[in-house]
Amino acid sequence: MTDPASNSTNSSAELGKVLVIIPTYNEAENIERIVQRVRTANPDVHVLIADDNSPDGTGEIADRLAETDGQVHVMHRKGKEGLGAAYLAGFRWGLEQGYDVLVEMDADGSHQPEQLPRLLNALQEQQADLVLGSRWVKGGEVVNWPKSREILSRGGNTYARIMMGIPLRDATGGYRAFRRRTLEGIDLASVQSQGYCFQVDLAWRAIKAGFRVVEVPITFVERELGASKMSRQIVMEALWRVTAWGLRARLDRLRGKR
Ligand SMILES: Nc1nc2c(ncn2[C@@H]2O[C@H](COP(=O)(O)OP(=O)(O)O)[C@@H](O)[C@H]2O)c(=O)[nH]1
Ligand SMILES: [Mg+2]
Repeated sequence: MTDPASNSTNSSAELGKVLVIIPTYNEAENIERIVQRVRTANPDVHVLIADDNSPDGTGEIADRLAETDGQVHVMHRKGKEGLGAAYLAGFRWGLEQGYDVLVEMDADGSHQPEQLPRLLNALQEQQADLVLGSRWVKGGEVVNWPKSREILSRGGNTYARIMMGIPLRDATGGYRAFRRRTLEGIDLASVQSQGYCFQVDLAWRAIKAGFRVVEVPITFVERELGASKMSRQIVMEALWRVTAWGLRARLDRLRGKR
């Protein structure tokens, strides 16, 4: 990893330096295209690929991209430890390097780099601390999803909203922009969740810490290449953690702790 954030200039002066973190596991068919799209649509931003030693050679492709572009960085991790762990490591690196805004984005093209300005504008114009790209607010949509995935996502979000009392339509989505102060204010060291509930966890922590969380509509496009890493285990983790968090919050309220 070369060329730290201090080398870059950024035209969106008020926001400061932006780092897009892309976690990868077996995304050899997608990684080059997504990085290209991010850099073309948002020339000022830097990219960090956080690869979990993908057996399909994603890490080597990432190294090649970083060699030819000083705004692309690569973090090689030991092995597959889940999306949450990869993001936590990416956030830590980005904060150390002095980035002001840290963005989460999937490698598979589901989160369109061309819509990143929407998220960044909302940080500024709506004075947000965390912006969520949302499939389930007015104007948001999903392209090419089987009905079963839509039901799972809508159902999961409704459950989280009711169980945890969070006023968000899409708390499980993974296209997000954090201001550095938000990540610094939510005790990342104690985060243990890994799959979809990692996203719920971080949004909930931000809300509880008093940060302003705003949703903007996105068009989520299901991947055409490579395979989803979604699993029964990821869904079960989300279900039990959301249930446990919701029950704990209720108990705390009953005991008058808040
Ligand atoms: N580093 C890392 N990335 C992961 C892991 N699991 C998933 N990802 C990445 O996280 C993003 C979203 O995963 P994906 O399989 O598309 O999930 P889906 O969109 O819910 O079907 C993709 O960029 C994946 O490569 C993991 O264990 N480690
Ligand atoms: Mg995907």
